[in-house]
Amino acid sequence: MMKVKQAALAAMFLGVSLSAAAQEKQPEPLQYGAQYTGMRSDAAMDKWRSNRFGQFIHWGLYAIPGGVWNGKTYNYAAEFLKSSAKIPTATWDSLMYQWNPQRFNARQWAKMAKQMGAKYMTITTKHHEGFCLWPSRYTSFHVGNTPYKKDIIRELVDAYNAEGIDVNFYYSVLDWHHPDWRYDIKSAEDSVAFRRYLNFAYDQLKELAVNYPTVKAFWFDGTWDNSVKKNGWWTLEVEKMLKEVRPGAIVNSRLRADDHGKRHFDSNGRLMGDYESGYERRLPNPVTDLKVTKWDWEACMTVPENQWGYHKDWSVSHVKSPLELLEMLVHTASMGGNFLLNFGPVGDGTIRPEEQQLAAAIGTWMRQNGDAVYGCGYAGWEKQDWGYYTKPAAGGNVNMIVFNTPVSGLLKVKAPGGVRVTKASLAGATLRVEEIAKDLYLVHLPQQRWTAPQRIVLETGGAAKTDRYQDAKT
Ligand code: H76
Repeated sequence: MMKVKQAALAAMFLGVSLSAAAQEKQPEPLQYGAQYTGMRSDAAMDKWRSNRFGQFIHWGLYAIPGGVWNGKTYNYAAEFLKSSAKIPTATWDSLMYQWNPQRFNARQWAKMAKQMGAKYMTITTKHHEGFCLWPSRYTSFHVGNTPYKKDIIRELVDAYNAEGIDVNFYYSVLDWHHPDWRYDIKSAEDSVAFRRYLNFAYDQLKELAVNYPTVKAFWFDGTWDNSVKKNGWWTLEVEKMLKEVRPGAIVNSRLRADDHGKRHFDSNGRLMGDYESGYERRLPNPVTDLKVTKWDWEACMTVPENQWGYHKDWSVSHVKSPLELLEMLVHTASMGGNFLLNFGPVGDGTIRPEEQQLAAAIGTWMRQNGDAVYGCGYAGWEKQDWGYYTKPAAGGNVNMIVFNTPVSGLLKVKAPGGVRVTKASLAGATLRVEEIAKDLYLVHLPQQRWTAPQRIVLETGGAAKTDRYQDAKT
C-alpha cells in the first residue's frame, strides 16, 4: 500500500500520471530479439567506435560493364545493372570469365585509404549478384575460377591490415545467382529450398570468419525480403556463430530479424546486433532517430546520388565534393556515429581519378584535424548554425568545426549549464571570447576568408549539469 502511494507521489513529481506509468508495456519475451541492451564497452567495440571514418568498397562483376549494356547506359545503380537491363542470370554470370583486373594493386588501394584517413574498410565479399571475391568452397561462382584466379579478399585484408586499417566484410544475404534463394516462402518446396540456402550462407559466413582471422565486423545487406523475415532464428544463429568463431566480432542491425520478422529493432524496440546501420545515403535525424537512447551507429554514403559499384557515367547526378563529404563526416562524429564513404573501383583494378582526388582532398584536412574526429563523439553542447561540436570520448577540449562562417565573424557558443569557456584558439592563435549572457558567448573570428572548415579548440572550466543526448538538435 505504502509502495503504491510512494509511486503515485513519485509519478506526480515526475509529471507523469500513475496510470501512464502503470500502463507501461512489459517487454515481450522473445527468442530471437536483442541479446543485450545498451552499448557494448569491450575493447573491440571501443576500437570500432573510435575509428569513426571508414572506406566502403563495392567491387564485383558489375564493375566490368560499369552501367552500360549493349551500348545502352542505365542510370540506376551500377550494381543493379543485371536487374535494370533485365539480363538473364546465365548471361550475367558469364561476366566472371572476363574478371581479370590486371591493374589491381591492393597495396595501392590501402595506401590511398590510409592517406585519406580511413581507419577501417568494408569490402563486398559477395553482393546481390552472388559472385564471391574469395575462393569459397561452397560455390564455384568465385574469383578462383576467373582468369584472375587470385583471392581478392586475402590480398585486401593483408594490404589494409599492413597499413593498420581494420577490415570488415560486407555480405549480401539476397543472392541472384543461387538457385535456392527465395524472396518469400509460399510453398513447402520454397521452405526446403530456402533452408538449403540459409545453410549455404551460414557456411560461407563461417568460412569467411575462420579463413580471415583479422576480420573485425560483418556488414549484412539484402535481408529485407519476407523469406529472411520469416527466419529470424537464422539471423540470431549467424550473429552467435560469428561471435563464437571471432570473439569481439561486430554485426550490424541490418542482419537481424526477430520472432515476428521485426528488423533492426526487435518487437520490444531494442536494437539487435551491435550498431544501427539503417542510415543509407543519409545521416540520421538526431531528433527523431537518436533521441530515445544512445546506441552505436554508422551512416554509409555514396559520392554520386546512388552509385555503389563502378558506373562509367557520373554526369547524370550531383557528385558530392570533398567539402560536402567532410561536413557529413564531422556531423556524423558530432552525433556519435561512424561514417562509411563508398568507392566503386573500375573492372581493371584501378580507382577512378575522381575518387583518388576526393580521397586526397579529404586526407589533407584529416591529417591536420583528424583528432577532432577519431575517438570523438557528441559534446553535449547546443548545436549552432556555424557547424559542429565534437569531444574526445576519453575527455579533453571541445572542438568547434566551422563550416559556415557568419558574415559578422561572430560565432555563437552556448555552453551547457555549469560550464565556462575559458579560452578559444584557432591554429594556435587565441581568439577573443566575449561573454554576452549567462552561458552565452561570442567567439570572434579574425577577418579572413577560408576555403576549408576551420577547427577551434575550446578550453573550459566547470562541469556540465546534464548531458542529455536530446540536446543535439540540428
Ligand atoms: C539497395 C541496396 C544496396 N545497399 C547498399 C549498401 C548498396 O550495397 C546497394 O547496392
